[in-house]
Amino acid sequence: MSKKNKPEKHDDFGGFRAGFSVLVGRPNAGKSTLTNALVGKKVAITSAKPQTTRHTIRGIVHRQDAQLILVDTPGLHRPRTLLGKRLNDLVADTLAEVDAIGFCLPANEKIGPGDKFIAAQLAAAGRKPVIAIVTKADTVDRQALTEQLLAVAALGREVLGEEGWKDIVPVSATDGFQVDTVADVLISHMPPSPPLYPDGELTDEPEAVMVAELIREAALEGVRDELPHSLAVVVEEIVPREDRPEDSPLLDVRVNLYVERPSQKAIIIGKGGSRLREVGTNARKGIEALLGTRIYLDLHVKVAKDWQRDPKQLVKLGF
Ligand SMILES: Nc1nc2c(ncn2[C@@H]2O[C@H](COP(=O)(O)OP(=O)(O)OP(=O)(O)O)[C@@H](O)[C@H]2O)c(=O)[nH]1
Ligand SMILES: [Mg+2]
Repeated sequence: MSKKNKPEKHDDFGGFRAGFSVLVGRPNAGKSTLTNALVGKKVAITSAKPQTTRHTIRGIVHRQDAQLILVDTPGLHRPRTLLGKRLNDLVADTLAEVDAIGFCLPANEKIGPGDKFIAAQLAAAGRKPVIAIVTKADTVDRQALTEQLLAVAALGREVLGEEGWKDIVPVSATDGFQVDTVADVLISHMPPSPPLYPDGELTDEPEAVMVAELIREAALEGVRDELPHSLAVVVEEIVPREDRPEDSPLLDVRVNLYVERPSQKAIIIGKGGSRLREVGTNARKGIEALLGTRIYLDLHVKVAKDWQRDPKQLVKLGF
């Protein structure tokens, strides 16, 4: 590179900003739904069950003058299993690598010990800007929202001192209220930088992981108690079916669903296989949209005894 073309030491990249923001919060706070709303496409699965997200997911927001890479994380909580501890460690590692932190607190739940536990960890994480995001604003009336914003501000002063959070933004991911504002605020904390991802790329999730997640999302629908936590999904292979006409390809997608006990296997499969068929039908639509091809989905349910507490099995299942 000739000297002339070398970037200046204080190059501001023509005003372009790019960087990483992590979204943290209790399980079920609405992090993944907000990630999808900001990206404008579903990159993370969501559900009414806590602990839906189990690995960090990057979603990318493209603007004319900025690129915001969102890192959606598993909900933080006091861990009860080895899996829970691994997920918390994952979030802690992520905090160290980002430019700003979005702390999600739902508008419709009182601030509790769980939120204070996270707030204390954020305060300990150093001088990263923390933006409090009050999610699910559509679920409460104006007065309740105002009260929650005040309570969140007070929590910020409690853990960070007089200055508190860098910003507090109420948002509704489901009706779009203030979604752009959340992006604006996070982007304002990104450093000058050239774009970090190719234009138009919305996530760096591998396809096989997205496929497994769509199946887990479908399987979470309608199950109760411990089962959501006990479920893990692994895509074994995605292969093109041979002897198909060129204009009508078909992919064979072979997938294992792992549960922790035989009784759970029976629930997932359902009477005469009815539940598993339903899961397949519901997941297939999303997977075909993702891959842009028709698929044949081959689902198998297996028991991996107490995998959430077993270091060896955790590794096998990708944790
Ligand atoms: N009404 C309303 N519901 C929301 C909103 N955002 C999320 N939800 C619901 O809240 C539940 C949890 O949402 P998720 O996005 O999966 O929450 P999460 O924080 O990613 O949860 P974990 O991955 O388990 O930590 C789901 O049932 C969502 O539909 C919102 O803006 N308004
Ligand atoms: Mg999530």
